[in-house]
Amino acid sequence: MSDPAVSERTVYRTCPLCEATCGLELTVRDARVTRVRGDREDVFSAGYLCPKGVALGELHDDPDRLRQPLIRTADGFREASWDEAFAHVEAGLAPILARGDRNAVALYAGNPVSHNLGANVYLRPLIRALASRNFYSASTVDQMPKHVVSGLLFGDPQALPVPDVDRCEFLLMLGANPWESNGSLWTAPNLPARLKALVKRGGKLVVIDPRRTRTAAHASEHHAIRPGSDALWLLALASVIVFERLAKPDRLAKITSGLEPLRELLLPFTAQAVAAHCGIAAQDTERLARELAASPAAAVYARFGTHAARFGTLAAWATELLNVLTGNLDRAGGVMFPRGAHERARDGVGGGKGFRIGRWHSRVRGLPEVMSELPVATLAEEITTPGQGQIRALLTVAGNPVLSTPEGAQLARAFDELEFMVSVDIYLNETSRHADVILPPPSPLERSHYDMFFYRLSVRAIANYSAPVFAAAGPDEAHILARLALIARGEGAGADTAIVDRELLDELIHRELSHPQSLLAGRDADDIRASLDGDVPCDRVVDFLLRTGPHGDGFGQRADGLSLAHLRAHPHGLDFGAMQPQLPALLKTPSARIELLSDLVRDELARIRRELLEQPPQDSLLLIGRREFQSNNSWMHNLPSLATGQAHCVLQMHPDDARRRGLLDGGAVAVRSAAARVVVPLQVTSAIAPGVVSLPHGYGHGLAGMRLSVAHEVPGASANDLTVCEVEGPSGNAILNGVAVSVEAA
Ligand SMILES: Nc1nc2c(c(=O)[nH]1)N[C@H]1C(S)=C(S)[C@@H](COP(=O)(O)OP(=O)(O)OC[C@H]3O[C@@H](n4cnc5c(=O)[nH]c(N)nc54)[C@H](O)[C@@H]3O)O[C@H]1N2
Ligand SMILES: Nc1nc2c(c(=O)[nH]1)N[C@H]1C(S)=C(S)[C@@H](COP(=O)(O)OP(=O)(O)OC[C@H]3O[C@@H](n4cnc5c(=O)[nH]c(N)nc54)[C@H](O)[C@@H]3O)O[C@H]1N2
Ligand code: SF4
Ligand SMILES: [Mo]
Repeated sequence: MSDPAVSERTVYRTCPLCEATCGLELTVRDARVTRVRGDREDVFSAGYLCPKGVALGELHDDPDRLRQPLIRTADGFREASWDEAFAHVEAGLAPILARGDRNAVALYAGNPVSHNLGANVYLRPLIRALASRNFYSASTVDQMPKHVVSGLLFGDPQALPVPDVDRCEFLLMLGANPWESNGSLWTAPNLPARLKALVKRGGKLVVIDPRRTRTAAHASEHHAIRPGSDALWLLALASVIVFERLAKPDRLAKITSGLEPLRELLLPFTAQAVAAHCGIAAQDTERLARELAASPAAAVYARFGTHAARFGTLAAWATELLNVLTGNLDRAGGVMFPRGAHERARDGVGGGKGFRIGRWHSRVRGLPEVMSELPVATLAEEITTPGQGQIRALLTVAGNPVLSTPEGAQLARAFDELEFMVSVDIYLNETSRHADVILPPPSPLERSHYDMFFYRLSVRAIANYSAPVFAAAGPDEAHILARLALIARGEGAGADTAIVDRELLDELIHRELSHPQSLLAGRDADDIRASLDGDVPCDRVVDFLLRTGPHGDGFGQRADGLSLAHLRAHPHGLDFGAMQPQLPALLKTPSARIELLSDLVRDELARIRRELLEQPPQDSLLLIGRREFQSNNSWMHNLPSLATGQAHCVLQMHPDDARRRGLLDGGAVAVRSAAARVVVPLQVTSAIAPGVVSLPHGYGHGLAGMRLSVAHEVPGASANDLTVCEVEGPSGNAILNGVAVSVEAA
């Protein structure tokens, strides 16, 4: 028997499960995690954690989590060796690619890609290798409107401002529930404490949400808004600010175009005119607009509930419009642009190529491309509609679109029409059960982690690196994606992935060396490559980015500068301070200004007048979603400590609506939309506004042929069987909130 004192160790790790990037302290005995606690010394999270972080060990040990590739046979899946699985992928894809239509092979990338260093870095080589216009991701069931607006206004769809919560005095929050989601496109661990502190120092938190969420319950003020009407309401705030002459864009005025025509454009959107559509009284709207304008440090933050809804792009635009009009964009305490320690310095005075959408369109519905993606709401019809460019094969990477995208049941049927499908996934679940081959990457504890994606959205510049806790038995995710890329390029299932690793690093080094103000000017690329630190290629990428970043050692130029080695010596992370102003250097618009108005925005303003403002207010029952603290989209319901069951997949309804329909709390109800009918238990609660019902997404684990023994016991129903494949507007984001439904006793 091993001596516990010898075999027990403590490791520190950044949790990769949500955007909050909490530091965890793991106690490990032999090959098991025996305890997970918040790391009290973590420079960012200071001990905070949630039940999902605690479940990381359980995820690692989950007997249903796949450890070996699976290949479909006539009688179900069988385990295969990695070489056999990749050979099978090549045999399936090669004949389809040989027909000469690159668009015949599609890719869907899901949310965990952005939480996973290997997948994050190696997705691009795979996308390039496929050279297909049929690229889809969870972004079009989530935040695409926000990217479109940053693209239009700042010329960079990735330049996403976040509330400077720790210095803010007035936070207007719409369609977000950080008390349970832990924040979104806004990295700040323990947001509940940060928001409580805001209120405690005399600040104000105003929440706009059809439900009285836990966040709303802690707010200074909460208003229930009619789903899908946020754009209209935000425009009304802007119109009050403009017509009462409260706008003070200050220093922003000099670098912003499009302020002048606003008076005319905002004229129809009075607080009075929008009141009946939004369900918010005109005097409240006017008062809040005045308070917002008067605050010395205010931020408007709108998230998921407003983006995955009608007029999501316009809501995202009106949000930034308010931040500009009040002078709060790029100002301490307002909304600011984070910059990660691995991001290159933004030098110069700005200006660039700008941003546009619609460089190509989807084949069936003609929806515009955005950021080289097509809307996932069009995926099913692109598979089932014959003709040149029809999708015949699909790769999914860390995605579960059957549960996470609209009309999921219809998408599942479409998958069965494919000639070939590959899923890179850790579970045999609702989506991967349709695959011919499933390739499972290692568990989160078997990989290194540096939160490349979310440190770019973080309220403080944090750098923290986690080494793998356990050695992986199989190839890591980067290696899997590299092999898929080589197959797609026709180099064969046996080609050496070092080719892709080398190309990636060479491209990074070349880009830095060719930069006019490069720190490394005159240096030799081979020397630099040879001096990189890291056990796996992704770690060397991180080392390179840290060393050429704003705090980096510049490969020997700054003695105590940042590097991967430096981070290894700081297991609780390093904090490089609060966000700093970034304008105008950040701007990549052709004019080097914030371009407030564009044809796209004018068209959307005209459309919302026509389709919403000038229509009679609708009173149909509208379905929205919700997130719960111990759940994570569709894929953590197989962990016993989190799966407290179907009890969570219940439909919330206001007592007045229930009474009118003769429905009782706890009874089974049938919810019917244009797409489907599902049966779920009812929860009658005054926490939801009349005329609105709410069902969480990510359930529906009752299908056959999966390996999810715990989730299968309490399956719930999928909210996305009810949602329809309609998009909000130019971003192509699906409308997942504000879906017309009827409810009756089942
Ligand atoms: N109605 C409704 N629909 C929604 C939402 C909503 O609020 N309401 N929310 C939307 C949002 S915001 C999002 S982001 C999407 C999410 O949409 P998706 O990303 O498609 O779905 P997830 O549920 O996150 O599923 C993630 C998948 O990745 C697998 N996985 C987990 N970790 C790893 C890993 O490290 N590597 C690999 N290869 N696989 C892994 C899981 O087993 C699972 O199959 O859903 C959207 N859909
Ligand atoms: N516990 C937990 N945490 C998560 C996740 C999870 O599944 N579970 N998922 C992660 C992911 S992928 C994301 S993108 C983030 C999302 O995190 P958030 O952006 O905070 O989104 P949600 O928690 O879904 O909260 C959205 C809110 O919008 C409200 N809402 C719905 N429709 C409307 C509307 O039309 N107008 C307004 N104003 N409000 C509306 C809903 O009632 C809900 O309270 O959470 C992340 N964190
Ligand atoms: S809040 Fe997010 S990052 Fe923190 S422990 Fe929970 S899942 Fe992990
Ligand atoms: Mo998301």
